[in-house]
Amino acid sequence: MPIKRAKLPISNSDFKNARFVVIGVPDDSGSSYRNGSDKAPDAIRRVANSNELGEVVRNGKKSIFEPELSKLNAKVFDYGNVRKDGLKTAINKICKNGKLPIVIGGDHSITYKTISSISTKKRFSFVYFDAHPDFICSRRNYFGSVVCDISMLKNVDIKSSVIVGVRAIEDEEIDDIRKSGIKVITATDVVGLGAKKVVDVIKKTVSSNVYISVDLDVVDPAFAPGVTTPVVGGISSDELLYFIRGLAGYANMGLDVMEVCPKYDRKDVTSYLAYRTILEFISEKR
Ligand SMILES: [Mn+2]
Repeated sequence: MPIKRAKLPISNSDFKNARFVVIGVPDDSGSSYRNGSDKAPDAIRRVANSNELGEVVRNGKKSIFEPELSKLNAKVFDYGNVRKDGLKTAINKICKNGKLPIVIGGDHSITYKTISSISTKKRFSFVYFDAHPDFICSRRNYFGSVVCDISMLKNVDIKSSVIVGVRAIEDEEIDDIRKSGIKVITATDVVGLGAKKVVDVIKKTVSSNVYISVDLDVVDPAFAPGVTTPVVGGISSDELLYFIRGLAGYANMGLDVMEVCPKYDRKDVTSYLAYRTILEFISEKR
């Protein structure tokens, strides 16, 4: 019997009627450290299907998980997986039809592929959750150069963009970060300011068009061990979800959830967090 590939349980719509389109990109070719993030999209779908938070029955109808009191009628379509070189076509189709892409990686270099494929005349900011600034410019097109690569795109406004949760910066990145004008909120800043203030600062910094990229290594490996490049310290799972809740309403260009590496995970906890991040995002968007 062929195994039917699982879709996310929140896939409650066809493409035509969906507001959110989820795409998996099972590719880790942009990684230069440990491999295995190519297994993340299906690992996340698997835990999502074993997670009763994914779906509730309300008034006799299936409905998506509803955090807090927001009424949620989100229409979601799980597009399945695409190859990295097929992502541009998929993102174009999603954007052309006025839908919001939610990309599951795969390694973080896929974010450049996604952002550069968004066909819009609008200039936009990005909010980049990561333990690393990914601002290496001496080498390009891999998971350490994503922000440098993005900063070269004409429709991206780097000065109104923010990197959150940084705690591992390489020497060569420091100057380029300063020159670029991107705002950096370190993991230590989050401790000092508190999550609420951080959300306020981000809202004040970004323009009216925002893309959110989440590298799960932004979270302390105590909470999210299953990532490609773990760094001790970092924000908690709750802080990440709080940030997503606070910023989802601003993110009108898309979301991605990257760098989950299932073979280093413990009891799928990182995949659960990745799924929950997507749930919070679609639940909070009005
Ligand atoms: Mn990254």
